[in-house]
Amino acid sequence: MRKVAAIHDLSCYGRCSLAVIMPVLSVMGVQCCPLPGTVLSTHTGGYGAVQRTDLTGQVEGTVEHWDRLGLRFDGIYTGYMASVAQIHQAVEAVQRLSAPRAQVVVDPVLGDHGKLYSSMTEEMAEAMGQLCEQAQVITPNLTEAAILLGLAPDALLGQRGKDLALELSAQGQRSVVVTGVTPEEGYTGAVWFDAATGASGTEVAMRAPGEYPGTGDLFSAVLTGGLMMGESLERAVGRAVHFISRCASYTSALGTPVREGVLFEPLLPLLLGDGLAMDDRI
Ligand code: PXL
Repeated sequence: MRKVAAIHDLSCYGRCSLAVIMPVLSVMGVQCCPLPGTVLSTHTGGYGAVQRTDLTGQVEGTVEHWDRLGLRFDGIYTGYMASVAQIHQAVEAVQRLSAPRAQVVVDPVLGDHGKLYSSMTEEMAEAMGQLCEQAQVITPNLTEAAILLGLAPDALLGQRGKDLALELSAQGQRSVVVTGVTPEEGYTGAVWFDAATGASGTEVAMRAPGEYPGTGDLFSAVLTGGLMMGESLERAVGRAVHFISRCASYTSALGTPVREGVLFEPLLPLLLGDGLAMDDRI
């Protein structure tokens, strides 16, 4: 059985980070071993003052213990980080815990909608760039792509994204999936570059109204699950784009509060095997 170490936060309400990553990987048949760097009462996108506990020491101790046990992971998946120290620990985790030919998926969680998240600093953005150097696959949104390229966070908003994935690939050395692009009116999707084959492309699906938090985490989790199950990057990106689109349209039809994220739970069976049939994907 494939196993993934997921270094992210645990936001206990609002459907993002480990609270969505763990069920997604489980339903895809992948063992998810969580390494929470912070526990928060909610995510930081709309619930006011958040109760949070920084677990930086816990991450360091866990990496140390897992290494001593000889645990090695087929995938290391990193997301939201609370500090520069935690980003350095994620680099350490990649170096100490990767199995041979492990896939390292770095979601450089820094911001969205043209702005850095409130808890992110310039130093963290720089350190995140260093973490991306360890990755086989990175999954920035347009805001994060701009930051990684040294541009203003809102510089790429509204772009179709073509060529961006290649630009972020470190001269073709790593695969890139840029999320949240709008190649055509009424659609949303991702542009991708596959470092293993040199291929690139765009995957789109219908855009549902609403900018739900946590969809980037859900996307990267589905992508990681697909890669762990041996799918090509193209197939895994397609699966993730169409799953998020289905979750968003289902949620917007039900009209639940946007800050609660997408109601992915009833749709998890779509991720079983080839459950997301081509006919369902449009
Ligand atoms: O979904 C990204 C994310 C992850 N973790 C925390 C967040 C956010 C986005 O707001 O607040 C704590």
